[in-house]
Amino acid sequence: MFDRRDLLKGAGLAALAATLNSTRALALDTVTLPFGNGERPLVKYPQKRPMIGLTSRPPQLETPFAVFNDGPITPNNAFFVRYHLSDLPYNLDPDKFTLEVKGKVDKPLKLSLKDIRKMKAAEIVAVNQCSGNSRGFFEPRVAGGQLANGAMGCARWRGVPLKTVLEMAGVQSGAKQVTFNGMDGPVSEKTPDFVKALDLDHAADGEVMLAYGMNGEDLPFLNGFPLRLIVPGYYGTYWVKHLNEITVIDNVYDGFWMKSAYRIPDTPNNAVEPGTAPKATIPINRFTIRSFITSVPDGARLKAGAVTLRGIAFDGGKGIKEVQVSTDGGKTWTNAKLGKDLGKYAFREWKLPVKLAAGGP
Ligand SMILES: Nc1nc2c(c(=O)[nH]1)N[C@H]1C(S)=C(S)[C@@H](COP(=O)(O)O)O[C@H]1N2
Ligand SMILES: [Mo]
Repeated sequence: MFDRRDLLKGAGLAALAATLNSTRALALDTVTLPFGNGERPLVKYPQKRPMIGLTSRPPQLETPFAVFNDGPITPNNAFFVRYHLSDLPYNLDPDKFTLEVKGKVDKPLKLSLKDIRKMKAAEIVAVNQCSGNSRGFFEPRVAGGQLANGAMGCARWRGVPLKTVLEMAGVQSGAKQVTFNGMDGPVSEKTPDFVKALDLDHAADGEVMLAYGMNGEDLPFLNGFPLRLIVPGYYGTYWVKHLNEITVIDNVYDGFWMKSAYRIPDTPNNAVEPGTAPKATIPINRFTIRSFITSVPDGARLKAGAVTLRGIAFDGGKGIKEVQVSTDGGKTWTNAKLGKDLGKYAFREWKLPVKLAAGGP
C-alpha cells in the first residue's frame, strides 16, 4: 500500500491512518478457528500480509498458523498485532521522535532516534507472545480476545540494551522499578493509559532492549515503530510499543495494567481449578514452556504410515534442550531432531519421522 520510505517521510502514516480508520474495505475472506464462534475476517493492513482479524479499533491481528511451519523466524509482515487503546500515534514524525528518561535519575535524558541508533547496537532473537495466546481454546471460556495459537512470533531484534541508557541517566539509590509508556492512548479519559513496569534489576539486566530493528528492517508501524521494549522470555504485555517515556521510580508501580490487569494466580504452576478465581495474584511474568506441531493443521486427517512431523518449542529463557514426541497417546516417547539453536529465547524447530498406525487420534 505504501513503502517504507514513504512511511519514514511521514506521508505513509497519513495513508496508514486513513486505511486503519476505514476498516470495512479490508476484509478479504473469512477463516474459521477451531473453536466455537471461531469465524474471523482475513484482513489486509499496511505492511502486513493477510492476517486473521480480531478487532479493528484498535487493530488486532493474529498470525495464520501455517506461517510457523515456514521457519523459526516470523516474517515482519506476518507478525501478530495486539493493542489495548485505539488512539494510535499515526502522525508521529520519526525525525522529531524523542525518548524521555526521567524520574529517579541524576541526569534526565531526551534521546532522538538518531542518538539511539548511534549507540552500540545489540541483537537478540526472541519470542514475543501475548498472554492471551490460545485463549479461544479455554474451557470454560474466559474473558478477553478469543485467540487461536497465532498471537506469538519470533524475530531478531536490534537496538540498544536498556541498561546502557539507564547508566547514561544515572539511576539514583533507592530506585525500585522502571515504568514504560508508549505514544498510544485511550479514546476516553476514564480509560487508564497503557503503562507497564519492571523491577530495576530486571530492567538493567543487559538483555532488556530498546529495539528499533526487527529482522533486518525498521519495526513495522503496528509492531511499535519507531521504538519498542524487548523483554526476552517475558509475555508481550511488557514489550511496550511506540515507547517514548521511561520513568525510574522508588516504589512499586500500581497503575491499572500492572495492579489489576495481566495478573496470574499466586499458586503452584500459577494454576487454579477451571472456572474458579484465585485468592491472590501476581503480575504475569515469564513464558510457560510450550511446544506445537506446525506441519499438520488442527483437526487434519493423515494417511496411516510414514510421515515427518515438524514443529516449534520455546520457553521463558532456559532454552529447549529436548523435544519428545508420542504417537500412541503418551505410552512411548521418541526424541525429535532439533533445528538450529538461535538462542535461549528463540523458537526451536524440531522434526521427527514417525509411522502412524491405521485408525485413531
Ligand atoms: N504501546 C503499547 N504497547 C504494547 C501494547 C499496547 O497496547 N500499547 N500491548 C502489549 C501487548 S499485551 C502485547 S501481547 C504486545 C504485542 O506486540 P505486537 O503487537 O508487536 O505483536 O505489545 C505490547 N505492547
Ligand atoms: Mo498481550
